[in-house]
Amino acid sequence: MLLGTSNAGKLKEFLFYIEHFNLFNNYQTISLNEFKDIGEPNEDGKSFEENSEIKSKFFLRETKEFVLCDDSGFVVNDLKNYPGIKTAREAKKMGGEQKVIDFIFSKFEKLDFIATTFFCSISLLGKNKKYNVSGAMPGFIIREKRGYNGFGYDPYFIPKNSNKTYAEMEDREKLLNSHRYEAFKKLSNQILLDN
Ligand code: ITT
Repeated sequence: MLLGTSNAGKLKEFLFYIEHFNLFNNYQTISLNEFKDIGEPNEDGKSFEENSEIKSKFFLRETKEFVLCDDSGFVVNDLKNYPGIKTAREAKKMGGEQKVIDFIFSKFEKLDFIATTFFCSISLLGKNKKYNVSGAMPGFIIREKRGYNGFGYDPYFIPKNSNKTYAEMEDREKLLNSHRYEAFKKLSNQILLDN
């Protein structure tokens, strides 16, 4: 089973959830590190759901059994769909996550916390099986980064019911309280119902 992500932070989280939810016991997992020349899917879908499926279809062509991908990111509640499916691309284009955060805060100069929701859509695809699930985590982004754990926007995001950013939490605390956790929980429940 291929874990189709080039993001090392996500890959680490995928491996945690596979063990935590006791998934895919009959499969050996491999990562894109073992497929150096596989190329990249063109993520031209209009939603997290569509893009996660675009990724898994692309990688399934290169493997025999199962592929698991996620498309994720955050949406500022009052900025329609921004940055949304472009969360990773905006950071690349602007020169880092802090630049994206600065741009967002420039639209809300009086605020120090901006309501934001993180999303994760998982696509699990095999020759005869298909699962699409999504999870969300509402919270706030802050102007300046706090904490050193995790990856991506973790130092800027405080999930609801917490006063710590994801990056200030111990690994396990984020892993059990995140958009990706919500998505994996649904995936695990659907797989259980099917078996
Ligand atoms: P793959 O497509 O190869 O999986 P990617 O990083 O390009 O890697 P996405 O297109 O799904 O993945 O981009 C999602 C971006 O959203 C990601 O690069 C992070 O910056 C951010 N993101 C998603 N989940 C996150 C999390 O749990 N913590 C922090 N940032 C996250």
